Amino acid sequence: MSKKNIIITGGAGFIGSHVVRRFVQNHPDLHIINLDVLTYAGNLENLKDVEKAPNYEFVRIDITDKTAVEALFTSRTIHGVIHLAAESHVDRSITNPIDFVMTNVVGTVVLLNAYKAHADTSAGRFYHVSTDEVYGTLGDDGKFTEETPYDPNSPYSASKASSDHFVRAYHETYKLPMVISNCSNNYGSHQFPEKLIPLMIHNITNNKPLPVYGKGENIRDWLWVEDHARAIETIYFNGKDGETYNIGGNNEWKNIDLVHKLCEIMDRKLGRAEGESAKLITYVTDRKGHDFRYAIDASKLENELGWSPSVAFDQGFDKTIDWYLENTEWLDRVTSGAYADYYQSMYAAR
Ligand code: NAD
Ligand code: TDX
Repeated sequence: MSKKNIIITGGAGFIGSHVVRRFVQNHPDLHIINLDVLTYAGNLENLKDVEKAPNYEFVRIDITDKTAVEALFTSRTIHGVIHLAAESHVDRSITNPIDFVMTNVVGTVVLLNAYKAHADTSAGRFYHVSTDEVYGTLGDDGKFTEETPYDPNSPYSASKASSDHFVRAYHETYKLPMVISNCSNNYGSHQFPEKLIPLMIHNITNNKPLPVYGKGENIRDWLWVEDHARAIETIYFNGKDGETYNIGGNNEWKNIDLVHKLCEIMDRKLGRAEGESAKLITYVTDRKGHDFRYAIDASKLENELGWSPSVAFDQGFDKTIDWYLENTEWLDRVTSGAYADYYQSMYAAR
C-alpha cells in the first residue's frame, strides 16, 4: 500500500522544522512533503538530519501561488495538511501589514481551496497552526480558554485571526475535516534572531545593547518548541474535527525578568563577571499596540488528549542557550546579509 501524503507548510521555519523532523522520524508510514518558499525565516539547514530520509521531500512553493499549489495537489493524492507557513513576526507586521495579509490570509485560503478540491479527506485532515495572540491581551489575571472571544490587536494577530475564521468557515460550510490549535510563545533551537530570546542571545554574545521594549513588564507564557511539536502530533491524530485546542507552557515570565535570567546564565557560560551582560540592557521605545500579557489555559488538551508540557523551563532554557552557543555558524549565517538592514531599520532610531 502506498504511503499517505501529508503536506507540512512552513517546514523550513522554526516550529515547522521541529514538526517535520518529528513526523519524518516517528511516522515512516507517512510521506512528508515540506512545502516552503524559503523566506528570510526559512532555512533548509534546519532539516539537515532528515533531508535524506526516504519519507521526506521538499518542494519550494509560495502558498499564495494558486497554480503551483493546485499543481502539487493534483500531482498525487494528498491526504492531510499541517499548515504552519506564515509571516510570524509582530514587529514586521507593524511596518508591513500587506505581506501578512497575503501569506497568512490569502495563502491559507489558497491551501483550503486546493484541499477542498483535490484532497482525499477520508484519510487525513487540514490542521491549522495558530497563535494565542488572536485572543488579544490579558490584564493581571485570568487565562485564554478556547471560549475567549477573538480580539486581535496587531496586524499579525489580525491576519492569524482571519485565517482561523476561514478554516472554521470551511469546516462549517463544506464539512471538511479540520482542526485548529492556538499556542503561546515558543522557545528552542533554530528560532530566527528577530524574536526575543535568540535576539538577546546573539546580542549578549556580541556585546551589543539588549533592547527591552517599554519598561519590560509585558508577560509571555513560554513553551519548549518540542512540546509544541508533540502537541501538534497528538492533535493531528487524535483531536476532534471542528475543534480548537489551546497549547501553553503554564510558564509566565515578565520580559525583563527573562532577560535578567538569560544574562545571568550567559555570564556563567561565557566566563564573564557576574552582572556583566546585564549592563547591556537598554530600555527602548515600546512596540506600538504592545499586548500586555498572554497566558494559556491548556486544560482541554490536557484532559481530552492527555498532553502536558514535558520539559521544565530551567532545563529547556539551558538547552536552548547551549544550542545557540554551539551553533555560532548557524547564527552567523542567518544574521549576515539582510539581517543587518532589518536590525538597523527596527532598532537604530528606537
Ligand atoms: P517562522 O517565521 O520561523 O517560519 C515561517 C516559515 O514559513 C518559514 O520557513 C517561511 O519560509 C515559510 N513561509 C513564509 N511565507 C510563506 C509563503 N508565502 N509560502 C510558503 N512558505 C512561506 O515561524 P514560526 O515561528 O516557526 O511559526 C510557525 C507557525 O506557528 C506560524 O503559523 C505562527 O503563526 C505559529 N505560531 C508561532 C509561535 C511562536 O512562538 N513562534 C507561537 C504560536 C503560533
Ligand atoms: O527586541 C525585542 N525586545 C522586546 O522587549 C523583541 C524582539 C521583543 N521584545 C518583547 C516583545 C514581547 O513582549 O518580548 C516579547 C516577545 O516578543 P517576540 O519574541 O517578538 O514574540 P511575540 O511578539 O510575543 O510573538 C510571538 O509569540 C506568538 C511570536 O513571534 C508569534 O509568531 C507567536 O504567534
